[in-house]
Amino acid sequence: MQAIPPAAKAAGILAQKLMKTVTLLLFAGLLLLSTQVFANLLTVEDAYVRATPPNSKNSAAFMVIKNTSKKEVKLIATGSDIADRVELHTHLHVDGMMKMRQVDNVIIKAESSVSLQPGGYHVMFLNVKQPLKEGQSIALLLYFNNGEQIKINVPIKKINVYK
Ligand SMILES: [Cu+2]
Repeated sequence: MQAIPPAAKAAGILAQKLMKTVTLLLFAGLLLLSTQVFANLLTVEDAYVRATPPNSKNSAAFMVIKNTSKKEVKLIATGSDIADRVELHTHLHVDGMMKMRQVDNVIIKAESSVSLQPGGYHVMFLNVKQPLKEGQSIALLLYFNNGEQIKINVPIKKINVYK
């Protein structure tokens, strides 16, 4: 039997260490991947719905929708049982007047966010069944074209005017 030269032995140990490091890195990579797969790629923040003023049966909800994925996502529908109709709307300037228009969807580009806010995009509630009172909240479902559904609880807040 021949003795293993010290240099080869050292190289062997180095190779072993390297393998351990590679295995650890792979494992860490897998962990990272799995958290990315399971993380919510869409989040909704700062949601609120307008308290209905006296003599009004319409209201609107506003929020910020964040898309952390690398793909554009569309908000395609909303659902709630508080009103006869729930629609996606935007505001447009038409002949110097602000008018509301129904839209098919709201696009949230890859790695960006969209604000639904007074004077812009909003979730419109037409003919609410009961007055919306500040301090209470409503349940709202958001449907996206990637198949994701998000259910949020939206607090009711008093807002004086539409801008
Ligand atoms: Cu509207």
